[in-house]
Amino acid sequence: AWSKVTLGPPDAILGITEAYKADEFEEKINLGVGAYRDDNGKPYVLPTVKEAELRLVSQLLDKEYAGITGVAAFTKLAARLAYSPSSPVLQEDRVVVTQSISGTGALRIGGEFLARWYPYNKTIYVPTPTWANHGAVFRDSGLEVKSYRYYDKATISLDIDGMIQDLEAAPENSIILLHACAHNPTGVDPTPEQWRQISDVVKKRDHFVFFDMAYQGFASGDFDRDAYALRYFVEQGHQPVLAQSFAKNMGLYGERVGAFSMVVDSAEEKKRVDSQLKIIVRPLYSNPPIHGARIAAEVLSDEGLYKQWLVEVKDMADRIIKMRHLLKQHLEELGSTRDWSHITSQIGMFCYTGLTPEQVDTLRTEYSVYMTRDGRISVAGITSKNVKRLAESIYAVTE
Ligand code: PLP
Ligand code: TYF
Repeated sequence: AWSKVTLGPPDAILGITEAYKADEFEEKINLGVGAYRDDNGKPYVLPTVKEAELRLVSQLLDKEYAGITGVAAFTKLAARLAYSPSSPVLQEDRVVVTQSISGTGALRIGGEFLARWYPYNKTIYVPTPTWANHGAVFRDSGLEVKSYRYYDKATISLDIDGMIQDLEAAPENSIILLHACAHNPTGVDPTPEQWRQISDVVKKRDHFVFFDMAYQGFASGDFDRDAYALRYFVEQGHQPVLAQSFAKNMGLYGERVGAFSMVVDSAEEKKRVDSQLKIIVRPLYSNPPIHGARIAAEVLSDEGLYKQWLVEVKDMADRIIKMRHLLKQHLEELGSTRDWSHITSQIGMFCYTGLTPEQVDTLRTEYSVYMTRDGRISVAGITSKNVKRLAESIYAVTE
């Protein structure tokens, strides 16, 4: 029956893990997928998450279905983490929240809702470059996907003028996707002053903002600082929608814990919007998995666990920063004549190295160093043990 089915390409990011696994060289290095690793290169389960999980398991809770919008204790706390507990929109009961299948699922629910109900131009503008999955998620939701300038290769920084021009030129009432913090793949975020410019042009053109926040806590190690853009936009009177992921900041990757939320006009509007989100979710997966959401709710609600969690996230962010400094230092010590300052100025999980696709290929075939072809490295894959060999490999292909 499937003779007409064509062979599709592998996922640009997840495909790298497959190639890495097949490599038999002992000192191979995987800097492809953005998943945190400890300094031994091992996946890391946060101690607070372990503790929360043990508490849950010992309670032998039942396995009844959650409601369509998920574990209520979780969604309430997720919204507080993003918007802040004192946010007026939360106090006025103007935030609709539903649990989602991690960040990807939240993006998809948002895409579906906008495709059905957004009354204007159903085109979403995403930055160039952006997370490899954004285009597919929004196209499959029924939105048209276009792009705005974001990153300037020449200066290795934000192309703020190009970005503002493109947002200005987009038809009024367009949908604009913004990475809330720790832009993937570039590691380049707007400054507060640049966020002000972006907010102004969005307002002037009556655009609508979709925030993707997959790395709250990971950019600066501080959850409030990383929520700055979202909170600033809300303060400025925008009514954004938001995709939240707990994959990175709680290390809950495979548990698929996330939330989709929308700031609306009133508690009455919230009821109508909520009813339509349920209508979207029901035929997709009926209701979300409960285990990961219960873990997250336990960490977020227990004062002791919550405080410790903030420290653990800061520690992860700090280890990444330390690896950035070590990589840069080793490259300089090797005598590299290139300017590597972007390694330490970029933030979050990724470094956009500026390596060419050809150099990336050579690193893979001759040095068993794996990264995406755009030259992005997941800094979390660097350890005290492999950083020197990594620097030597990069030095060898760039000099
Ligand atoms: N958005 C961005 C920018 C990401 O980097 C990711 C990947 O982690 C996601 C969304 C969604 O990831 P997940 O579905 O694992 O939460
Ligand atoms: O960009 C990354 O590496 C992470 C993880 O289809 C990821 O966002 C990558 C690809 C994918 C899902 C998650």
